[in-house]
Amino acid sequence: MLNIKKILIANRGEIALRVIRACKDLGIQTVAVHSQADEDSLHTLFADEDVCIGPAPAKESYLNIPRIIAACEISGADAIHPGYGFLSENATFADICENNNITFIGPKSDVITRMGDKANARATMKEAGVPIIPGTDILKDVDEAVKGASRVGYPVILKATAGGGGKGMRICRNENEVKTNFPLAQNEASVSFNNPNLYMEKYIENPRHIEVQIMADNYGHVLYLGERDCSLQRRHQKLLEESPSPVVTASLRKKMGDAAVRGAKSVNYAGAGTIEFLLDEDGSFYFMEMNTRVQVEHPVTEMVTGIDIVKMQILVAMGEKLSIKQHDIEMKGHAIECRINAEDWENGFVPTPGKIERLHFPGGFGVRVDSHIYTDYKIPSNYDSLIAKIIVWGENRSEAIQRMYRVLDETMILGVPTTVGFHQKILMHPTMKEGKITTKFLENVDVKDL
Ligand code: MV4
Repeated sequence: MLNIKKILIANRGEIALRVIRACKDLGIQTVAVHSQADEDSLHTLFADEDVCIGPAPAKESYLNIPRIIAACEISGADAIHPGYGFLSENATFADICENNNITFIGPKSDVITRMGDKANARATMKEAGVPIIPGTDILKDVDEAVKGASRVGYPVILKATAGGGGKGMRICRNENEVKTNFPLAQNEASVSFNNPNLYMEKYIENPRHIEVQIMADNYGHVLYLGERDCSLQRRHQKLLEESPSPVVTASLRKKMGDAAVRGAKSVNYAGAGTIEFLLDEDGSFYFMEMNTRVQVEHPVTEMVTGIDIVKMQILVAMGEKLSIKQHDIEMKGHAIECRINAEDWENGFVPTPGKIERLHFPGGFGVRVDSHIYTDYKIPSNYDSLIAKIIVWGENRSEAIQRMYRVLDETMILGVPTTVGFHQKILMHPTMKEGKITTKFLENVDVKDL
């Protein structure tokens, strides 16, 4: 058994705090790394030690591998927790950690590489017996794309193999659109990802985004911790997540959970991971992507299962066996998370960095707030606009919705516009109340009319 005594958190904001809290609960020492813009950030202040790793731009700080490794060596940390974003899915970083005798809290770098290439991930999941969307492997040229589309049937979607998260995707509804979109998508992929390779899938018109949380130890045990419904998104940014999904039945949950576990086992997965599925209107589900890290929305799963996912990530990284079995995992009640962003939702969701002039966070039964902001805190413009996650638990979905509405009413964030008002509108919307939100919902409405 590996004894991890000190963990360096290679991240910032709320997730850095989340990890620091889990370390403190386990009696593990913490090292924060921070940019010059984050000298007064809570993660810097809450950690036992802190190291400045460079100027504000992420490339020169939170994405700078040599500086993070140096900070680890100076502080004598045994392990690195990468959080989400930044270096969390960088296989080179995971490799460098292991080569320097630093435990990377996540899966092995070959798994990160395999899942980072989306055509490769598809092939791997197909091999493991996980349902995938009818489609093609990497397309050599536009002729192959046209042939692929006539086999798969229109509409189709072109995706960049190095993409993910929606970047560089193009929907094609006929042969002409394939011919015009193929070179455009290829070019977009080269510019954005330095890799022009494209593959194709049948386009599913009105899906839900349902993802399964999994947790695996280093001895081949894999658990699924139920699903999250993340269908409310804008431009591929999730805004609200809930667990369980209002449309997933116990039998569908088991089918999706078993598929996710099969996929994870087939790559000898270790640690926390998420398998994203598209759920079609007819109830079929298909593998979309795997995220090899902890996710922003992990707290909704923690609220309904009572399992501390970050603590479990650390224990598994120390070489512990999973202490629970699948039948021990019960989902109880309903949890919803609203992502509070420093954005002007009434004006195209433009980011609104600036100073928090006054702050009051909500409380009460079944309420959790994960946030790094405080009165007089200055939100830097260099990073993402997430300033708080408000999570509520209720005995059932309608109680959770009503509680969230109350909790958002108690919330007072002055100084910068935030998305609190947007969430209140969403929670009142009949489509939300009926549990009928799909990934198309925000494409079809003007937020001013909510
Ligand atoms: C799709 C799809 C429909 N059909 N693939 C968007 C993010 C990226 N991971 C894949 N995405 C999609 N892939 C097929 N074959 C629709 C989307 C999609 C989407 C998916 C999840 C959540 C929100 C979305 C918004 C638009 C498109």
